[in-house]
Amino acid sequence: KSHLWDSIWLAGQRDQAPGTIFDKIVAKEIPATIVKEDRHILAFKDINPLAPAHVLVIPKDRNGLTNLRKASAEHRDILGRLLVAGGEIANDSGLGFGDGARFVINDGPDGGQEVYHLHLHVIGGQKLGSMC
Ligand code: IU
Repeated sequence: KSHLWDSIWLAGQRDQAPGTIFDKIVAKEIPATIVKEDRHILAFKDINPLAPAHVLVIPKDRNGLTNLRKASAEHRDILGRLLVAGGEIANDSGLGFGDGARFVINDGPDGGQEVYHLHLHVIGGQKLGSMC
């Protein structure tokens, strides 16, 4: 039996939330300033930057990851990829980052999440103060 197709079908069944504007950015249907891209992830500049450097890193395929609280073992690979890409982006002085950055994942209404397609904020380009 095809376990791969079973797991793809199950993933689809689990992710019944509507798509977001980030799907349109992945599909290049709406413009974004893309700073990094591979088969798995896309990183682009936040349209409403909170600091001189502010990039979002997203999985191209949401695959159930509307938000981090939906994460399970099947997402380990993509979650690792998001963090590695975030670290690489924060090392890029060409994007305005200095010596350090803040990596943030907002989750749910109480976490201030607005877009329900998991994303890692990479924020920097200035010395950051308190968290909230
Ligand atoms: P949040 O973690 O869901 O609160 O963050 C969503 C971010 O997505 C927020 O910083 C927006 O400025 C950003 N964003 C964007 O970069 N491009 C868009 O088309 C939309 C939101 I809608």
